[in-house]
Amino acid sequence: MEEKHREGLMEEKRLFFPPAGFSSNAVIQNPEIYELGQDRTKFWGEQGKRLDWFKPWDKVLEWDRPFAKWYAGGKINAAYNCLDRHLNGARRNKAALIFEGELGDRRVLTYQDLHREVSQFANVLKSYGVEKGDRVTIYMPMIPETVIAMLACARIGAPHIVVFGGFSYEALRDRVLDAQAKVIVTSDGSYRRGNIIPLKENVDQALRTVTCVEKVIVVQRTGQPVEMQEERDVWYHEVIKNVSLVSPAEHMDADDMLFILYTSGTTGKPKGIVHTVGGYMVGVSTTHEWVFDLKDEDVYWCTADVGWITGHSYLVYGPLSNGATILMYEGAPDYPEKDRYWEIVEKYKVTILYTAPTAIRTFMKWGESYPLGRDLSSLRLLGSVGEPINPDAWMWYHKHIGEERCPIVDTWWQTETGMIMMTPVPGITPLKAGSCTIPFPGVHIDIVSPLGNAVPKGESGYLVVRGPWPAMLKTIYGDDKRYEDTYWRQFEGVYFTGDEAKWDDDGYFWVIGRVDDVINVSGHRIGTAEVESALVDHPLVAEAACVGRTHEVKGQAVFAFVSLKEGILIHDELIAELKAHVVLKIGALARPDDIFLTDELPKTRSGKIMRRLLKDIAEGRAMGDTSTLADAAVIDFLKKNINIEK
Ligand code: 6R9
Repeated sequence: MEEKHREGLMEEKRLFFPPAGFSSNAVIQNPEIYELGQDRTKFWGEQGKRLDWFKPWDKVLEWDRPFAKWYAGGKINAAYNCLDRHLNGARRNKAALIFEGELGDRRVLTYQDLHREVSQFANVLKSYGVEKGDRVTIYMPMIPETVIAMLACARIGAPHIVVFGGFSYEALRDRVLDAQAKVIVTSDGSYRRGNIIPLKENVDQALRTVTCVEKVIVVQRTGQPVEMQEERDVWYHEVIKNVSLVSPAEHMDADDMLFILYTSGTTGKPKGIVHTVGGYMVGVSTTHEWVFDLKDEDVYWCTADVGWITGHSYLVYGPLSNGATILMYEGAPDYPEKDRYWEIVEKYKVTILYTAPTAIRTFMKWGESYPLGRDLSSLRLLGSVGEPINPDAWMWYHKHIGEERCPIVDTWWQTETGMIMMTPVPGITPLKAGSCTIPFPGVHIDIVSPLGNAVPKGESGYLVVRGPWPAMLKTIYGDDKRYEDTYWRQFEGVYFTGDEAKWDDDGYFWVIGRVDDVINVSGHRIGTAEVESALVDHPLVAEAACVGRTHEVKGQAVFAFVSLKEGILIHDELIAELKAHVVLKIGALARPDDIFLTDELPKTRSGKIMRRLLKDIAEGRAMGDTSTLADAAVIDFLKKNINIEK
């Protein structure tokens, strides 16, 4: 196992108890729920009742390892649970979605409004022949129509594939092809720090060689001119006119697909993670209410983009199923000024804020004057997700944003888990700065040795989940075998997370990070193999190897070693050109911070690149075992020539 760069973490012994008044008003006040969670099926059977079912389930869980059917026999619809069931009482006129645009424009949709728009758009999709089971790609900015499109798909049973708007057209094309999408919903462009990202143009490029897509529906957001292809492309605002407001919600099997979301793994091909309706909805609804201590009057803001799982589970499905008021912000945290987040908190009196450690570290760097200049007294609970939060950042968040009044819920989970798996339940679980504390009730997590044996408290090992949980992925789209091999075969009979973690003497978990070939850049998962194949796609590159290197703000940054083809002359712009090539192939999020040119990469005698050694070099630390190297001179060269500034 790798050297632990977070050694010393567990020295963090301070416990933070919920502030006076918090626990006595909390949704969950009784620690007994942890015991109730021991009986998995009973516990989740109880929680299943929080949703509206067209037909009750016959069995809470059918477990044919590693394939689970949660709420088998039940019939349900996710959009119905997010909308229709809130329309009978006082909630129908409650704000469901408050939208703040980057330019300061604002829209508020009540539950009734959202229901109407979703129903209409569902009918638009149907009119283009989208039927239950057909896939729809959503490539959009953070605007209300994105949520409307997702829920419209859910309403008619068409699985959506949201592709983050920062992905390049090539990454978009790969996902459209893998899912064989029939329709794409996009917008003309997307605002980012006052610039416009040409989403529609990217779609056009992506579709040049694609035949499965029959319709492209374009939302007008920025108003810049775009090319509309006759027959294929239509404007959202035109096709939605005069469409019927009545759209019955499809009665879905609990086990039917709700969406596919692509994420990076150890190979170059992103995995289409499949989530199903019933279990996913119960999982995100329960965790959202308990972890965020949700009350009817809260203004809940999750800053994640809908292109990531956090946006799916805790911007859309969890909160809307609970009838919450969600805030959705389109733009960057430093536009027009570095206090934009705090301006928004002040303006809308946000009570719950859920964001990522990389954002918190950025705010730390900018300094506390920005939050100090705004009234943050409405906040009562803070959340963190995406990567380990270092105790310093945790303390800063606690002090300067939470004003020492707000509990922090550090939530560990994954695209694959669908729902939060480790977290404090804020009214009952004491906090430690930098620890995601303990598993959520009804979730069974362990740390095991390389041989799969449970490790005692105080030690580290591989993080695994024992047995099924409701929001677990069903499979990898079109590849059951890869699902089984990736997650359930590494350690027999348990789900392997890809993470390494420690427990302390109190049984608190401290996640160290990924142990596979995944780099976590600003909370976004990037596969080393994806970046490597983008680099070798460049005509001058012979070979490439990428590793993650610790980065003060981003958590990790991509560090690439590249060897060029024979006889290539190195010129000044080459590094910039290679970086631009990665942006073209994947998107700006995968751009390597550093590219180092070398004649040779360190390899074993059997020809495998020794990434472990490259990582040691990138991190500037003592090198591990080099005895299996084919040519030791390579390492001497790299050590001598690489000058790393942190
Ligand atoms: C929700 C999400 C999953 C990976 C996961 C782990 C890291 C997420 C974390 C955390 C420590 C936390 N991770 N939350 N590490 N503490 N609170 O981020 O999903 O994009 O699939 O990433 O992120 O390494 O394995 P996803």
